[in-house]
Amino acid sequence: MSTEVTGKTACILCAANCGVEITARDRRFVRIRGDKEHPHSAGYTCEKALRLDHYQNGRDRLTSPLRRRPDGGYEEIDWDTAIAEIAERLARVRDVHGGDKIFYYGGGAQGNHLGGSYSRALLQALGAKYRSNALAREKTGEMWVDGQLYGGHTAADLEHAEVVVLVGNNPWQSHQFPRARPWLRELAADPDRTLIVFDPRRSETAAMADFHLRVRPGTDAWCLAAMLGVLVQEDLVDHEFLDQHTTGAEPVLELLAEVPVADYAGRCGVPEDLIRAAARRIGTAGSVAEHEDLGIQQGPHSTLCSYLAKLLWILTGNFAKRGAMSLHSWLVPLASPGREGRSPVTGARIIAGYLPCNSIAEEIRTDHPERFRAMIVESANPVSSLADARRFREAMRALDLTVVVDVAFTETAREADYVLPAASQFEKWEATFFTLEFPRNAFHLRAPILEPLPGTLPEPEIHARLLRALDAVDESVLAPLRDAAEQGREKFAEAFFATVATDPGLMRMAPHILYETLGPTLPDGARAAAALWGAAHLCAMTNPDAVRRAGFAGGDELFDAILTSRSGVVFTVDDYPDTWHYVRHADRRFRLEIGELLDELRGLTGAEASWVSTDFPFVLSAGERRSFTANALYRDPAWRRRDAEGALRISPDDAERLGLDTGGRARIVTERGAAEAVVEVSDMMQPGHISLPNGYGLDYPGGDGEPVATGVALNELTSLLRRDPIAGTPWHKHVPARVEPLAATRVEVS
Ligand SMILES: Nc1nc2c(c(=O)[nH]1)N[C@H]1C(S)=C(S)[C@@H](COP(=O)(O)OP(=O)(O)OC[C@H]3O[C@@H](n4cnc5c(=O)[nH]c(N)nc54)[C@H](O)[C@@H]3O)O[C@H]1N2
Ligand SMILES: Nc1nc2c(c(=O)[nH]1)N[C@H]1C(S)=C(S)[C@@H](COP(=O)(O)OP(=O)(O)OC[C@H]3O[C@@H](n4cnc5c(=O)[nH]c(N)nc54)[C@H](O)[C@@H]3O)O[C@H]1N2
Ligand code: SF4
Ligand SMILES: [Mo]
Repeated sequence: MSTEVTGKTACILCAANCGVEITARDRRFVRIRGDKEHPHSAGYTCEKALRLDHYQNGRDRLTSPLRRRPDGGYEEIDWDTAIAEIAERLARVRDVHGGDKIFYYGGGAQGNHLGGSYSRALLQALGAKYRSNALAREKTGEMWVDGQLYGGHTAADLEHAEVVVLVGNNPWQSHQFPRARPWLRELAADPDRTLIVFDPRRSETAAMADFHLRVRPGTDAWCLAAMLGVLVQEDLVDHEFLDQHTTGAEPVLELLAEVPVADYAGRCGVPEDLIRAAARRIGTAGSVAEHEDLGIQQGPHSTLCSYLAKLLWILTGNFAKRGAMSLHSWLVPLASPGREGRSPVTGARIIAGYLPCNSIAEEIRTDHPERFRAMIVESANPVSSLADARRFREAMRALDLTVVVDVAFTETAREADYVLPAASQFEKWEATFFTLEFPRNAFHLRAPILEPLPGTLPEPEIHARLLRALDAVDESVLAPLRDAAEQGREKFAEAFFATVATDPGLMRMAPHILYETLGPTLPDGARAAAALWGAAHLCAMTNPDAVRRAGFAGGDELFDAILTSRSGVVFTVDDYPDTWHYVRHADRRFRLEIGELLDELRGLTGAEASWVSTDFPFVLSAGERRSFTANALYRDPAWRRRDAEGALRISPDDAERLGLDTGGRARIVTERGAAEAVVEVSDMMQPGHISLPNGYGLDYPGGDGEPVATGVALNELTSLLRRDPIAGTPWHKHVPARVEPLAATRVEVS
């Protein structure tokens, strides 16, 4: 008999995390539609969400723990064996080399951070110190700048802004924030509002812009500096704002007063008139909101660009008002701004607690005594997604122990000593901690729609089993809390806070303690939500007014709402003046002077604005978001209706010169590797710039069960060494390359 279930959840493909309602028949997703009650997406989804069955029912889903045999193959083992062996081997690394030699990577992709919150307790128990994830190959430069300027993360009021500035992102395809496409259409149709886009490509978004600053690839720093130069030199600066709310403005203004605007316009290839007109529009607007992404975060001068992009709205006083920028609340902060340090082997800068992804392999492939010895990878596929896949594979094989937790048998799993199969994001309680909105910020705890696939476990349970095997928290601590939890939430709160007051060290184990004590009392098997009880209390303590305005008297009420609302909960409602409370500096002022970046800015005058050579004359942007890309979350190439192989986009001029046609084939050669792709001649591209999509080249079982890869695996082509000098983030958008035509059969591209 066929069974059908329907439930509310969210799309897990990008940071917008639109609310959806899914109907499953015999575990296949047969209907998916937007959830109108979701606080942010309000019924909107893009097309990609409709294909979530490809994630849920991929043919390479894992269903048993795997252990690598000496011959390199994998054998299935039971969970008890896997947990006992992994705990024993982790403990051995800790005891012999020190817990800080155990490195943790991942903890959540685009839809799942709940498991990652429990991993913190595991790392604590092991004494592990170093970790990283996707943020440290895209956002850490911006986070470093944020940390210095105000110590928080900003939300852009894109919905109400009179002028919207997008620096290196293409939300028509990448979304990342609620209702991106309807929002763009409304913005473009409104004669009183203006869209300014920085992109070397005439992307779908750039084509809708009022001002398209079509920079030469990698030269945004000059373009941004020129715009800031215009603002200062034509005195379009909000001096009152700078006086009242900032320190260190003088040296910044002095430097910008000297920017040779015409010269920099030439360097970035944008007409000076256009730069001046766009700057004047920003300088005279009622409100300006700015959003940046990979186009600058994964290219030359990326950290400097983040700084300059923020100065556009800071110098014009576009903060803490409607249509402008604001610092926002978090349910749980995704990062710790200001938590800095250095990596143990190469001394790479750790930003907001994350070691730069481009340095991980270098921290392993060495005989340095401080090198990492073991690595846990959870909810991430670094072999596919980090620069220089070959180096990462070698690094994994050089470790004493590697454990990968994933739903699928990924490129990274294929290098691990142990592979642990996770329940999918529709088979367990799950949530993301992308709570990035202002003034109404929302959090969505998602209930499972299906039972876990036999053989799989949710990550919180995997962590709990490892922690039990490690005897991480004594039963004498847990038993009384379990009793208290049986007697109700109030008694539990009393007992829990009393326990951590007597032994503050236990606070770091809080997620695990909550899972073991409060967890079993939660309704509908929502044990994994236990850590959110602590998060809700912390949030209510940190932002009492904003939580009260959202309708909650305290942490327990907020927690109950999170637990019972299937479409997500608005957990804070802020007022504009409140946003100043989120400035970390004691004087609540922005600190504008960042010496290192001002030096880099000064150096632009004499710096080269080109990184190509005669051997590698093109700039390859390795990782364009398109209609049919979704990171590495859809592994089955059959999900794509078009662009099956992921075409190499090239300008008409270059194509003609090289004798290439749409549907023909070309070889792309870089410093690190070579690949073949089908060609699409596209007037989106400017001469000298080529582009390949992300999310291709993944191994997937073909008809005979053997893995086949479709399209280019980008990180076989990228180098660890091309990276930002401050944040260490990779130049995925700026890979020097050459293109060689191949004579072969033509392929239908679209
Ligand atoms: N469809 C789809 N959506 C996604 C994803 C996906 O895989 N597929 N992934 C999600 C994730 S993880 C992320 S981080 C976001 C990324 O979202 P975006 O950053 O918006 O996406 P990209 O296409 O990588 O890059 C944006 C633009 O940068 C431009 N660019 C290239 N070089 C330069 C340059 O030198 N300067 C400037 N100014 N621009 C440049 C490219 O032409 C491109 O149009 O997308 C998310 N959304
Ligand atoms: N060259 C190049 N490289 C890039 C980029 C680029 O533009 N160009 N973009 C970069 C960016 S911005 C990003 S964000 C990344 C993304 O790269 P990654 O962070 O490595 O990963 P994702 O593709 O988001 O997928 C994460 C993994 O989580 C697994 N997964 C899904 N659900 C679950 C679950 O419930 N539990 C567990 N344990 N695992 C699960 C998936 O199978 C997948 O293997 O790629 C980066 N790499
Ligand atoms: S915008 Fe992002 S979260 Fe929303 S449906 Fe599309 S891919 Fe999913
Ligand atoms: Mo990303």
